[in-house]
Amino acid sequence: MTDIAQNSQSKLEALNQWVLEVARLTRPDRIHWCDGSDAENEALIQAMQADGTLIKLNEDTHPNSYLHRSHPDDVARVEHLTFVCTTNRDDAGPNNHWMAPELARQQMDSLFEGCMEGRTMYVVPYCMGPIDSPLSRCGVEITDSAYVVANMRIMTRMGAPALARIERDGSYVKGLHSTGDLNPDRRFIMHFPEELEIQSFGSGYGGNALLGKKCHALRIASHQAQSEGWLAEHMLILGIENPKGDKHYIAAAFPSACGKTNLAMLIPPEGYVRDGWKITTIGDDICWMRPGADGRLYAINPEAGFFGVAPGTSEKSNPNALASLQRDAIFTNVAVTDDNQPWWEGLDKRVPAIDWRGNVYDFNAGKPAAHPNSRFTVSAKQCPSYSPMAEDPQGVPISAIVFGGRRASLVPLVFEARDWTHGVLVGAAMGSETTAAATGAVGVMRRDPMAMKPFCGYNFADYFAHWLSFDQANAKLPKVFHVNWFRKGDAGDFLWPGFGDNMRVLEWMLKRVAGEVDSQETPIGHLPKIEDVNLEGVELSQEAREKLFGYDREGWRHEFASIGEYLDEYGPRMPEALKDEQKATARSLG
Ligand code: GTP
Ligand code: SPV
Ligand code: MN
Repeated sequence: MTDIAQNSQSKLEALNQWVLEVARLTRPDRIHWCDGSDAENEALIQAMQADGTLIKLNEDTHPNSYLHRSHPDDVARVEHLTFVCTTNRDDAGPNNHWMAPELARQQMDSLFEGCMEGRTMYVVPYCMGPIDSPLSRCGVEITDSAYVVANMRIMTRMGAPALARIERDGSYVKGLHSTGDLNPDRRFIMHFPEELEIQSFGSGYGGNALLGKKCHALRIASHQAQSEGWLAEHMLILGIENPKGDKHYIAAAFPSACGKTNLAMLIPPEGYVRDGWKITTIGDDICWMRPGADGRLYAINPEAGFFGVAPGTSEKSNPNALASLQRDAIFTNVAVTDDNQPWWEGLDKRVPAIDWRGNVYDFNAGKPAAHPNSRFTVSAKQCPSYSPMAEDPQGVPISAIVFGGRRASLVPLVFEARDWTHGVLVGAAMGSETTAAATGAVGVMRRDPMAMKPFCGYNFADYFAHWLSFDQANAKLPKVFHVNWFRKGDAGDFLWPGFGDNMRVLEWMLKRVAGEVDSQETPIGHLPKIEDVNLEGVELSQEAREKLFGYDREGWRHEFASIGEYLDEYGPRMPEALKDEQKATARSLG
């Protein structure tokens, strides 16, 4: 074992001790402390090409970009194998799988025992958020996957500067990860929020393995945020500038694979661009926010890169994402063309040569060539719309919070909550059809409050109470909205064009924030008057107009009964204020 002497004399003694303890358990051949340098990254990429972990893509069209094919049984988050291990079961809540901490540790110890024999153990110090931001938090991930290291280098501020901050702060989240043998029966993602610890075994994929992302920045951070008075959310953050030059920032929570990356990188329709509207990107997946001295909520993006859904990304739907992917990107489980360029469904009309498993693509088999949850990893700095404000240590002030789901029926294009408490109910009542981002059935409607069902590190009842607690006398809270880009017509087609045209809905929100337009009052909230939404150049059928801007009292009566039942599942811990809000709405629906 080498390389550790350098830190043994320093204040990082406790970290060194933990690393040695992990090494005694997992028995790696080598320990490598990652400094995040270019030379280190190049060496790792060389090694991964040599052992087949990475496949080099066409250097002319995609310089310094690589394809990784994960194990076919390891292609998405595994919610049924993800646990929150709090001392008291109720603290994890009905929204989480729970295991007693001692039992979980025993089980994980036996899996980790000797699992790194013959492998290198990488020690990856990282910072979630700008290195110099008071809102940022650090972590150290120990992993035996070079692919994880290469991804963490893009997704976080990884290496020497993070280690220096850890030395200064003295606190960090401990993450231990091994790909193990990738046997799905020996796969667990364990969280110990009380000890700021994560243990993940048996998966090398995305949110299961890049521990800074969902495990730290959402599950552990949400728990920490509750006790420290801030919020860790599954939200994109975008900047929006109007022709007068006024800047606003919007945070939006949509469940996995429901449009965050796309909205964060939106390019407005031509007319808007001509008039001087501009959208900038702060983050596409995670948002940490807390009240500032002026009472507004200030937000940072704790991540430094995008781990985005590839399928559906095209020059038409998301040109900013495509532009980001021109170089220095890692693609996971996409297909390739005959000249070795990455390809996925929806990209363009070419026919790929090789599918995501590495087999010759059979067009007639009727199966997608790229996995539906195939992803790209790329630095946020490569995105043309990336905002310099994303590096601001103070964060950006949030003017509107948007909740949204994938709802084929009932839910209109947009509505606004009456006030903060109603807004919390709108978030708590979110439902969405499941997607390929997690294993399991796709297209099944489930409650996914605030898009945090898979990611809240504590009891949802306490989480909603925490949200309600921000309504203080001196608070200047954002307005709360709900959107649905996925409403379908009787023929099964999407009624709203979506993507760039979502700008029209953002503009209406800003008009509401500025108090420039009134609304249709309904029991579910404020719906736009259709004439207040700029629909110039959008062709909407009569059915679309009715379904996108109307409201179906009978349908909502059923929905609210189901929301009431959902809140009751949490028993007496559910805040009365939220139940009262639900009952009041249910009553006004008749
Ligand atoms: P995670 O990274 O899993 O958290 O996903 P995400 O919320 O960032 O979702 P993303 O923006 O990657 O979109 C997922 C899928 O939804 C893609 O296939 C998109 O093409 C599709 N999508 C995004 N925005 C829209 C929209 O406005 N309308 C329609 N119809 N589809 C959309
Ligand atoms: C999601 O599923 O919400 C993602 C992808 O952003 S993962 O990192 O795998 O969680
Ligand atoms: Mn996500």
